[in-house]
Amino acid sequence: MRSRTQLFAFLTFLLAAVLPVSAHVGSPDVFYEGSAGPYRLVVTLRVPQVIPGVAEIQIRCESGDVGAIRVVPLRLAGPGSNLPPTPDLAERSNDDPQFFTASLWLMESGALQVRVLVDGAQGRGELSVPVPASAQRTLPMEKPLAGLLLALMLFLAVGVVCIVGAIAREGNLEAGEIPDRSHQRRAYAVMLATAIFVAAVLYLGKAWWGSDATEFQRKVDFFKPPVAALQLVDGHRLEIRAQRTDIKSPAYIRLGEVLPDHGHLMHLFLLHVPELDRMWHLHPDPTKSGAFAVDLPELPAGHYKVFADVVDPRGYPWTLVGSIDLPQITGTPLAGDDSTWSGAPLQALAEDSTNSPLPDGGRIVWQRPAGNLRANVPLEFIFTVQDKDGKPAQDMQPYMGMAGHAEFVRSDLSVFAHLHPAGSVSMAALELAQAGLTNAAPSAPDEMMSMPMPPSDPLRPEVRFPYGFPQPGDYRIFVQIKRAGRVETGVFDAHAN
Ligand SMILES: [Cu+2]
Repeated sequence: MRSRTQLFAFLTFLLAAVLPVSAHVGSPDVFYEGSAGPYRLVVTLRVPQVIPGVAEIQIRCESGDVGAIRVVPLRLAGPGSNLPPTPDLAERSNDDPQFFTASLWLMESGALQVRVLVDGAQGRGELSVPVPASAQRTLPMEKPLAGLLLALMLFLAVGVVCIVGAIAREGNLEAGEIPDRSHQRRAYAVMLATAIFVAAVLYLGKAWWGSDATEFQRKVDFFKPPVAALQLVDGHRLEIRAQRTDIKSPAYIRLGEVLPDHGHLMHLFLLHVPELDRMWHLHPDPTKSGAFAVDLPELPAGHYKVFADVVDPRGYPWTLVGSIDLPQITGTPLAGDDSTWSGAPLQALAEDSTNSPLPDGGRIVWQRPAGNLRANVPLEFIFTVQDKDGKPAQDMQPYMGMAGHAEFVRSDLSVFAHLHPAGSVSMAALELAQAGLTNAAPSAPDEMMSMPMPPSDPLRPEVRFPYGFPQPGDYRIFVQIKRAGRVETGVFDAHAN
C-alpha cells in the first residue's frame, strides 16, 4: 500500500520533473520555414512538457496542392539518423485545407530532427526540421499534493502498525475471549518490530527517491544554458569560456569542437543592461587554450550581458550566458560581419514601435499585424526596408548569407532568441538535417546558403521571420540587414499578452 502511494508520488514527480529548452534562452518552441521539394511550408513545433513526451506540430502549406503530410522524429546525426521509423500521418484541418497538425512522441533528449514528407499534385517533397529536445528544470511538487501524500503515507504506516498489533493481540483469541496482559505484551513487541520495519522501508524509499531525483536533476542541468565565463584581457580583449559550475560531470560542450554556423564558429551578442540601449553582434575566434576571444570595439563603462551561440558536433545548439562589468574601452573599429546599434532604452511601452530610422535617412518598418500580439502563438514578423526617399530600398544584400538576422530579447533577459528567415533553427543543425534527405539539393532553402551571393545581386527589400513570443512581456527586437556593404540594425519594441 505504501509503495503504491510512493509509486503514485514518484509518477507525479516524473511528470513534473522535466521541461524542455532549446538553444535559445527561454524559447523552447521550434519555428521553421522552408521547402519540401516544390512545397513551401511553415512548421511550428511545440517541444513536449516532458521527455519522453508528445511534441505538437503545426504545418501551414503555402500552396493548395498538398495531398498528405507525414512526419517522423529521428536523431539529427549519428546512429539512428538514417533509419526513420514509420511516419505518422498529419491531420488536415477541417476549416483550413492548407493547415495540418500532428502529435509525435519524442523518446529522447538531445539533437533530434523531425522529417516532414509531403505528397501532392507536384509529386513528393521532403524537409527536415532540427529539434533540440531537452530537459530544462525540475518543478517543485505542489504543496497541497505533497501534504496529501505525506498524510496518506503516515496514515498507511500507522495503519500497518496498528493492524499488525491487532492481529498479534487478538488473532488467536477464542470467540468472546478478552485479551490478557500477555497478549497485550506480545502485541506491543510485534508493533515495535513492525514500526522499525516500516521506518526502514520508508528510509530506503526516501533514498530511492533521492537518487532518482538526483539523476533527473543531472539530466536537467546537462541542458541548462552553459555559463559563459568572461574575462577582460589586456584591457580590450574579451575572453569567453564555457563553464559548467552547476554540474560535476565533465564539460559537455568543448568550444574547440563547435561547428561553423552561418560563417562563424560563435555569434556573440553583447547587450548593455538593463537599458538594452546598446548592442553589439560580434564573432569571436577560437584561442589556442580552448577558449574564444574577441577584440572589443569602443564602448562605454557599464554592465553588459553576453549571449554566445555555438553548435556542438552533434548539431545541438547552445547559448552561453554570462555577464560582465566593463570599464570604458577605446577598442578597435568594427570590421567584417561585426555590427552594433545604440539608441533609446527599452521602457514600459505605451504602444509597440514599428518604425526604426537608419543612419542614411532610410528606415525599417515592421508590418505589425493589428490588435494585441499574443504569446505562444506562431506569428510571421515582416520588416520592409525603405531608402531615404521612402521608396523600397534597392541596395539590400545578404548579411552572412541571409536576408536578415533578428534577435528577440525580453526586457528581463529571460528570453533571448537569434532568428533567421528560416526560423529559430540553427543553420548548422539545418545543414546536418538537410544532408540526410534524399532530395537534399533542391529542397535546401536558399536562406541557408553558406556562400554569400554576389553583392551585385540586390535582395527584395523585405525580411520575414517566423517566430512566437514564448511568454507574455515586453520585448526588444533587433533586426539586422545589410545594404550597400553596411550592416544596419532596426530596433522595435513589442508587448506580448
Ligand atoms: Cu544570424
